[in-house]
Amino acid sequence: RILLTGALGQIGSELAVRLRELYGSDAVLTTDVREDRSEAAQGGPFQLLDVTDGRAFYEAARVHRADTIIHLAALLSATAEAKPLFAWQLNMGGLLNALETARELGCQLFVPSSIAAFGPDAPRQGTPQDAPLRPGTMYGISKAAGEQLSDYYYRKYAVDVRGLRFPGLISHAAPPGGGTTDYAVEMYVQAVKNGSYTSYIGKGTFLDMMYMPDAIASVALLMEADASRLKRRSAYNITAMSIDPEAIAASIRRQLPGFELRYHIDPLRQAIADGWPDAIDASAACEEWGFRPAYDLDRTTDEMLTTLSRKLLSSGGGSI
Ligand code: VAH
Repeated sequence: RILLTGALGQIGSELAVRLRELYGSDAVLTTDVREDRSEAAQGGPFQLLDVTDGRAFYEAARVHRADTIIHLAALLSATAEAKPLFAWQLNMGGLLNALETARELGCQLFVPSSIAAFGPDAPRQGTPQDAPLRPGTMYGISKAAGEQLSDYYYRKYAVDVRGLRFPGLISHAAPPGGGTTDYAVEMYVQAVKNGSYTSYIGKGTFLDMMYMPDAIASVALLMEADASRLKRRSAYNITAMSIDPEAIAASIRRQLPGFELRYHIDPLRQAIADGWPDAIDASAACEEWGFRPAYDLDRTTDEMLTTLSRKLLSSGGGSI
């Protein structure tokens, strides 16, 4: 039985659907700090939960009889950089409550880290699992600290905590909120709506990315992996592609030949992206628990454009 936090976010909204397919609707209690009465958010039990309230976190897991916690609630990079104190309190306070609840109730715990845990001094290409973590953003600091805190709970209390360093995630189900890699999602949406996009991230800014179905599959694969094979716990590098705005535009033009890409750099988010690796090494995930992404850039593009076009048509050209 699973407690999912941040269930209305970019990952949570799709992971909730998948987990309910795998384990049954009532087995998954979705939570978030805000309500969403849309059809997509239904499909099983939901309750409001502020993850910074440790007592409420514990009670939600206890009453649901959770044996697994998937803790996704957090601020992403750009928002965190605008509100660093709140980002620390939410990202670290929420994680500590997740770890404490998992320790007290004996739950398995999934925690998301990010390529943002690496800083400008990490090798840009083939960034190894054990590269130095000196992130330059509050979001990255909370991810690097979160990895250390999670590993501490594994060593000291034997909490079965596992985590992934997510790359930028491309999805169509729920809009991303407050990230830096969100430009990739926006580009697909604008390509379908307007045939053009003005990117706030510059040409030649390569970042690790992944299509959401691969990210969802990786969470399930890691959580069900044989623990004896895991040489690390909270921070597996995973990635499917290293791309820049031009690469995405070229892939889009295979379907929409007239697509136009323009640039209007956002210095804040460009600076965040410049502090992240270009292409990380995911060999440990492959070797230790069989990570293998199924979507490359062109397959991602084809599925994104097809789905977004269908959503645009069905919404009468309104919001997608
Ligand atoms: C962000 N999408 O942009 C997130 C992610 C690696 C990027 O952490 O902040």
